[in-house]
Amino acid sequence: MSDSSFNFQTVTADPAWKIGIVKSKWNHEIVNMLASEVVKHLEVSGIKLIEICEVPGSWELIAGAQKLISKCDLIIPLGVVIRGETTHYELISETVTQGLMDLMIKNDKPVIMGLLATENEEQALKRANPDQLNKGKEFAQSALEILALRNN
Ligand code: RBF
Repeated sequence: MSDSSFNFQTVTADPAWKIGIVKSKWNHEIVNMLASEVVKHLEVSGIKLIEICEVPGSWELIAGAQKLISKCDLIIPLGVVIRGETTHYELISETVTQGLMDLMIKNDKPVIMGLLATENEEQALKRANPDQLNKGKEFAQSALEILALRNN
């Protein structure tokens, strides 16, 4: 099942493409579900060069992405921000999204929006679960499609 409102192109990956994955340790069970699906779908599509870096929380996704971006063609940052009792949720989700976009523009390299921002854990699990919305697979497909477009 997927809620995506479009079909991804089938892309033949160039084995020279190098993809950096930045994983947040906060909500690690959900982030790991996303990461395994990302890696699985990249590998099935022929990607061989994957570099993974772990960071403490979603706030540090930008620092992790900055470390990898010069040696990678594309970055997939993976984090899960769940609304709590304070305004931390809004602060993190908005500033990290903005920071990742700035990084993408400054480096002229694609950065996938792999940050889930949800009201509760159940919503995040539904999005990460490969038998439900499987956003990890979608992140991998988006990565391949945008790399194919840029290399066309
Ligand atoms: N990091 C996440 O990846 N997801 C969260 O839901 C999350 N919630 C946080 C809530 C609070 C109150 C704090 C202080 C931190 C939270 N973090 C979360 C960690 C944050 O991204 C970062 O790692 C730390 O603030 C250290 O810079």
